[in-house]
Amino acid sequence: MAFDGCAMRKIIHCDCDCFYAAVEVRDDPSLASLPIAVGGNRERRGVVATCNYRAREFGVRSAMPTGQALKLCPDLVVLPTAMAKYREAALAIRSIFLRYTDRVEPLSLDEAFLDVSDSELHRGSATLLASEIRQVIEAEVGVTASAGIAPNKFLAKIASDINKPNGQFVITPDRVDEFIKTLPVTRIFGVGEVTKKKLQRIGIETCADLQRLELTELARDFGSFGARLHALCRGIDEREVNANSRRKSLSVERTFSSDLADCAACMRRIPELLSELQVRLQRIDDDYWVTKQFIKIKFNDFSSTTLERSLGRELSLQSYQELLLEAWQRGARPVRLIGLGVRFIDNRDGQTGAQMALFPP
Ligand code: DCP
Ligand code: MG
Repeated sequence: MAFDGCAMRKIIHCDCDCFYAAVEVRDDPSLASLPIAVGGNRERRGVVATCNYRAREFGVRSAMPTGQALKLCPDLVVLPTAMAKYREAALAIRSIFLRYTDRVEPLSLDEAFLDVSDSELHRGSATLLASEIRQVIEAEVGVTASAGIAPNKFLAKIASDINKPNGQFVITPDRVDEFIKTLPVTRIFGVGEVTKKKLQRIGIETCADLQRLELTELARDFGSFGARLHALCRGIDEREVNANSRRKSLSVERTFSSDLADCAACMRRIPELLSELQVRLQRIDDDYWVTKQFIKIKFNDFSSTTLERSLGRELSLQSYQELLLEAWQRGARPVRLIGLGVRFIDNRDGQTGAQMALFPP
């Protein structure tokens, strides 16, 4: 199939299986046959970060309150998160990826895209390469990973879920059309509830349905996202694997063991969160320039709001307090969680424009 002269890529999306839980089981094999979750405990109103596949059989899921998880699965073993261990495992995995290509784009601790188009190993078979990488991860790090192999990032990411856990799935270029046709539009990144409903109203559920809409119609109804939808529902995604992508924000947040009754109670928690944020900021390198600050509030009805603004001169307590006041008024009810954060520009590539001088390092 001709691809408009654009080079055909071979992309692997690799994603570890129940990552935090897998690290815990690795370190204590007696847990292997039990349903386990990693996360905050029930008494402190924590949530599940992840759980192993045994626990998933009971309906336990990431981001579920631990109390609810224990109702679904009373024998669930809940372990506290041990980030240092997971980070160490993630680094070991990343260094394995880098043995195969330097075009590695991490998406989170346990997940990355690899562009292996130029690899000559296994006579250029990305499928065999993915399988080797997964074996090496298991042998050296002691956790399993799943992989998707496809001509682009969009399809590779979908493919890595198909034979999870400890499996892989390949979508060769000649099978893209067939694969994409039955794919529900909700699998397209960016299609949330609103877009889904909008599409459902005109009878569109799958990518094949979506392909019937003209580019002009999509652009009219969905703006710039329309063009992207037009390409993605045909399995086309030209995004490169970006080995330099770096974090764009940093935040700290806290879920309180009992709700904060009013705005004043929230205000009292800001100093400790700010000093925690400042400690975290000190650990990142000088190439990041802070451009914005934001606050996130989750109210006791689980609604949440985020408010941000450009950074004036410096990260001050007062500016976060002002943001808090405005954000709190949007819900004006007891608060469950507060997060403080900053957004960055990555100055490492020397792309500083004159306006950047406005922002202090
Ligand atoms: N994580 C978290 N909170 C969430 C989701 C995930 O803290 N709401 C953490 C715990 C996960 C890790 O990130 O172990 C990786 O997230 P994944 O979405 O890849 O989930 P898992 O690796 O746990 O499971 P899967 O096998 O479905 O990939
Ligand atoms: Mg994972």
